[in-house]
Amino acid sequence: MVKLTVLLRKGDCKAERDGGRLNSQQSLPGRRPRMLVLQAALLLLALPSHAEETPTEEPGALLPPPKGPCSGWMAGIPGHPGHNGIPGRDGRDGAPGEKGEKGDAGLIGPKGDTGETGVIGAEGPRGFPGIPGRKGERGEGAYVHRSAFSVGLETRVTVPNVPIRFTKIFYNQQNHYDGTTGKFHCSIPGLYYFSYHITVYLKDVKVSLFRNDKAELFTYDQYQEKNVDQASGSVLLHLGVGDQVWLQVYGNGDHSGLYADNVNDSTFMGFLLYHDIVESS
Ligand SMILES: [Ca+2]
Repeated sequence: MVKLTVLLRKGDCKAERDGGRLNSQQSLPGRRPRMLVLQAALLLLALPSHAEETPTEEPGALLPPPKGPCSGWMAGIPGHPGHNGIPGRDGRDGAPGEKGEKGDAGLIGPKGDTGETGVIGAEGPRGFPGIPGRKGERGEGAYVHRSAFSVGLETRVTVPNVPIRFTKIFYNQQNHYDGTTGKFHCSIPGLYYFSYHITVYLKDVKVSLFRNDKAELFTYDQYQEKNVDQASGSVLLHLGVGDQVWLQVYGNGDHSGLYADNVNDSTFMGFLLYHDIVESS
């Protein structure tokens, strides 16, 4: 480029000299157009080279007047701007910023698993009495649990070791006492009360109250002449259905002093005191 510039400058000087000579000599026809073309080419070439050699000068500034032998020197046309360079390297990391403000509370997490069963607590205080219950149904009539008899002698007893037959009936509505045998027959199991009151006259009295074939109670009274005595006894016995109870004279001697007439009585009685609850249910 520099070499070309030098060559062109030499030509330019020669053309200038020739032009000057031509101008003074009234130019020849056919030479002037070639001179114009050369001057234009020199202008184009001289501008860039001039820019390189004098970079500090601003565009459009007045060029210094040519010196030396190349007094007709002219600046070239400025070249095109160069291409953009490659991007530079990344900068260094900045200093850490200030600590930010506390963030909002997070969302509520899912429900946890069921815990273990706790220890059983202490027993609580006694509660208030409850309301009374309903009135119970009407119970069975007492009639089915009735059993009673009251009987007496109508004649003197003369035969020992057999049931004494009391034929004077004061009460025997349930007919649990059999006047033909002198025995009470238990139809309702339970507790029974028995008693007897004997008028003793003319002979001693020994009587036993029998339950089935066993003498349970004994009563003995000695007779004194011309005196009327009384002998008595009572007992509670638990009887089952079918049990039999009666009175009879016991012993081998003559102790059948049981007496009764219009104004004297010997009596025997019994009744159910309590029936068995099991049987009633
Ligand atoms: Ca006596």
